[in-house]
Amino acid sequence: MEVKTIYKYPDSLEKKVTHYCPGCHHGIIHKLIAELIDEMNLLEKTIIVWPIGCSVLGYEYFKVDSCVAAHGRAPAMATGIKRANPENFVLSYQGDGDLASIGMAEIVHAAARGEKITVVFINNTNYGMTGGQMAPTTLIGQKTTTSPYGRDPKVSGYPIKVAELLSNLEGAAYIARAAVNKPTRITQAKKFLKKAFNAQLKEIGFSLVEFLSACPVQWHMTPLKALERIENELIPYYPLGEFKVKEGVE
Ligand SMILES: Cc1ncc(C[n+]2csc(CCOP(=O)(O)OP(=O)(O)O)c2C)c(N)n1
Repeated sequence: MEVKTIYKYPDSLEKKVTHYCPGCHHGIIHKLIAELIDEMNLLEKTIIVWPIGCSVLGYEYFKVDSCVAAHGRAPAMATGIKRANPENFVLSYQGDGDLASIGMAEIVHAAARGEKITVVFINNTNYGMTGGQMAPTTLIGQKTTTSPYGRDPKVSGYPIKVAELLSNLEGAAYIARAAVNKPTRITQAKKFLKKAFNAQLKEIGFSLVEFLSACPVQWHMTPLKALERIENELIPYYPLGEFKVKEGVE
């Protein structure tokens, strides 16, 4: 009988139990990144810049060189690394408080400059690590520890659509939004991520994939309800798809 390998643990990932909460999507997203690092033969040249937030300990799980940047400054650190070592493949991995609040200037200017880095942006609609405060991505009406009656746009403004915003910038080569709440979406997310990697490898420009990601603990939901919330509440406001694909990215 012929035995076919249908799943192999990625070589670029350490075999460790992660510190993430049950039902959190960081694990799935880490696996997609690791699979592509393996498949695209990037293990020796990848450097990942980790943020401040739940994924600050991401360096525990990948067998690649890593740095941790001060809150929001990952695109600036990634820019420096990439410019000094253009042969490296440089990723930054950031949450929504990190990227869209504290580090908004850094991400906008890195995209505008067309830095040849790839950003994995985790939109879980709150500040997960510090207790579930409102983020720029928190939906209207969403209850958080700092919006206990639900986000009110008269007080806190409207949720920011990062993928749409950045896709307007000339330096952006590839911008997409994905989710991993269903197997088909995981397959789509990997395709988007591969194109984002290619935008950097082909030296076309800045690339970013936004992931709508579950935070069951801070959303006060079971992991299964959190998957439904992504489908029924997040995707209608944050549509999935590709927002910018410069010529040559594939
Ligand atoms: C300059 C600075 N401000 C605030 C903090 C505190 N802090 C640590 S993690 C965090 C929230 C991160 O939230 P997010 O980026 O959404 O990531 P998540 O934890 O949800 O993955 C904050 C505010 C800090 N460490 N440094």
